[in-house]
Amino acid sequence: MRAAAWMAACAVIALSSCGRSTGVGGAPLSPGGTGGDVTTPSPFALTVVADGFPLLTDVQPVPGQPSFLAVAINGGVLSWVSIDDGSRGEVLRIPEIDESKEGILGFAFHPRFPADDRVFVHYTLSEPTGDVTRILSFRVSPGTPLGQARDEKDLLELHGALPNHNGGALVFGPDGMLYAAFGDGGTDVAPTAMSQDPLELWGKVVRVDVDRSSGALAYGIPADNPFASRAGVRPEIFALGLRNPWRLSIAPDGALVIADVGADAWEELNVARGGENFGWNTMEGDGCYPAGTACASTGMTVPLHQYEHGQAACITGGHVYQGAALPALRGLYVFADYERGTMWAMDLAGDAPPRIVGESGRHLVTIALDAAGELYVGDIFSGEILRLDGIDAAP
Ligand SMILES: [Ca+2]
Repeated sequence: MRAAAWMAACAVIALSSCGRSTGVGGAPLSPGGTGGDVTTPSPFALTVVADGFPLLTDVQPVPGQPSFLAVAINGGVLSWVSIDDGSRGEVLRIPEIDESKEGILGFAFHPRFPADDRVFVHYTLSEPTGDVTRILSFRVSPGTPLGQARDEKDLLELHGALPNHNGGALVFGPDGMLYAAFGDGGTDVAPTAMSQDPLELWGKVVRVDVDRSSGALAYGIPADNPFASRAGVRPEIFALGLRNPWRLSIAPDGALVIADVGADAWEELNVARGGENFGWNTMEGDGCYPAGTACASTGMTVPLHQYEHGQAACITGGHVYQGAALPALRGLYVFADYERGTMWAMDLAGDAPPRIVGESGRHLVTIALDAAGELYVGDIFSGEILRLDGIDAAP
C-alpha cells in the first residue's frame, strides 16, 4: 500500500513530467548493481552514504559541515543526516502538503550560510484552482547541524498550474543572486504556452535578490537582469522558453546550466548567460514542436546538447565535477537520466559528445556538489543517497 502511494507520487513529481519514451534506438540499458557500484567496465562507483529517505527529491551538503547532508522529501519534510553515523533529524515540515502528490522539489542554503542562516525551499501544493508553487525561506535555530526551522516567510508564489510541470530547482550564483526554475505549468498531454508569455513566470528561470526588496515584492529585482528595464516583460526573468527545468547549476565560468525535461523526443542541456529564449513550446530541441510543423524560431536558442528518447527519457541536471577523487571527470559536467539511470560526463566548452560514466540502474532524481567538488546523487525510490567514487573506493 505504502509502496503504491510512493509510486503514484513519483508519477506526478517526476515520471509523468518526463518526456514520452519511444523505445526506439536499441535495447534498454542494462541495470547496475544493487548496493554499490555501476556496471563494469565503468571505473566509477556509486557508494551509499545514507539511506531511509524514500521519495527524496533533493540533497544538498550542509555548508561548512562536510559530514552532514540535508535531504528534501516530496511529502514536505526537510531533514539532515550524518554520513558518518546515519544519525538524522527533522528540520522543517510543511503541514499542508499532501504526501501523495505534492511537496518540496528543491532547496538551497543562503550563499553566506551560516552567517546568514536562511534556507530556501521550492515546493508545490494542490488547491482547487490549480497548483500553487511557492518559494519559502526559513531560518535554522542553533543545533547540530541545523536545528529546527523558524521565521518562515514566503518569497515568491505562482498560481494556476496543472499538477505536473512545476520546475523546482534553486541555486545561488557567485553573484549572490537566487536562480529559480519554473515549469510551463502544464502536463504531458496539455502543455501550456506560458513559457513564451513574458508576463508569466511559468516556463522561466528567474533571478532575484533575496537580500533586498523591490516595492511590495519580498525580493529585489537585480538591476542587471536581462529584462529589468524592458517594458512588457517581467523583470525577474533570466531565461525563458523552458518546459520543466529539472535542476540548475552554475558552471565555473559563471554560466547557468539548465537541464530541461523534454516532451516527445528530446532531453535538453541549455546554457544561459541571461536573456535567452530556449524555445518551448514553439521548439523542442533544435526543431519545431510538434515535430514536422513550421514554427517561428527566430531568436530562439537551441540546446548545447540534446539526446533523444530512444536513448533515455528524462534528464536530471548535474554539476561540473571539481573534486580530487576522480581526476578523469575533473572539469566535466556530470548529469543523468532519471528513467534509465545512465550517467554522462561532458565538457561544456568542447565539441565532443558526452561520454557515459556508467549505468546506475537507479532513478537518479538529484545530483549535488559538495564544497570539495565531489558529487552525490539521490535515488527517489530506494531513498538512498550515494557518492560518486572511483571503483577502488567502493566497499
Ligand atoms: Ca528548448
